[in-house]
Amino acid sequence: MGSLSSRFSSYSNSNENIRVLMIGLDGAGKTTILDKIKTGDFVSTTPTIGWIQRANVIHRNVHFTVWELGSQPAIRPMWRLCFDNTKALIFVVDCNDDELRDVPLLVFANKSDLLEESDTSDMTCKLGLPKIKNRKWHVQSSCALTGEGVQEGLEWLFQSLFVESEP
Ligand SMILES: Nc1nc2c(ncn2[C@@H]2O[C@H](COP(=O)(O)OP(=O)(O)OP(=O)(O)O)[C@@H](O)[C@H]2O)c(=O)[nH]1
Ligand SMILES: [Mg+2]
Repeated sequence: MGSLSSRFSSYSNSNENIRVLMIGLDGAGKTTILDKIKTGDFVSTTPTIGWIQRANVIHRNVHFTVWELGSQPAIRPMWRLCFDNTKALIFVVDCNDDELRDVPLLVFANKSDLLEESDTSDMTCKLGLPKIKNRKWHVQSSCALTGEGVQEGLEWLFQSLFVESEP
């Protein structure tokens, strides 16, 4: 594996496209971001009915192709068809979604059985969770195959919904 700078220059000197997938709930703003990438302008959007659309952008001399994957439940099984050769994932969240604004957030760090040690602090920081101040959040290491951590996660939800919010 080369150094960061040699990897960067090999990308920026080649015509290779970096394939990026963009997902998120309905109406989160994916197409708006895609249009901004494509044209630099705000374009009025309608819900994406097709299952995929694309924008090409050159950023710092590297060619990116960003694909918005349709968010409708019927389409989600097809996402897997796009995974091949994908280098990055963008997850768009509507941070003004009033209905979900204050609800606690439980992240299952699942498949922990495949890791040598299940320290979640690195992942917690990478997800930017410590910056979330307006809701309770918790990362629960889990292995859904054995059920390890699943009850603990539910217990955290229970505590944050019913116990900690008591006057
Ligand atoms: N205020 C505000 N509105 C936004 C922003 N981004 C998108 N919107 C609006 O949110 C609505 C939905 O945006 P889209 O980009 O169509 O959302 P989407 O995630 O592609 O939706 P689906 O394709 O249906 O999954 C549109 O009315 C946008 O104008 C933003 O940053 N701020
Ligand atoms: Mg869309």
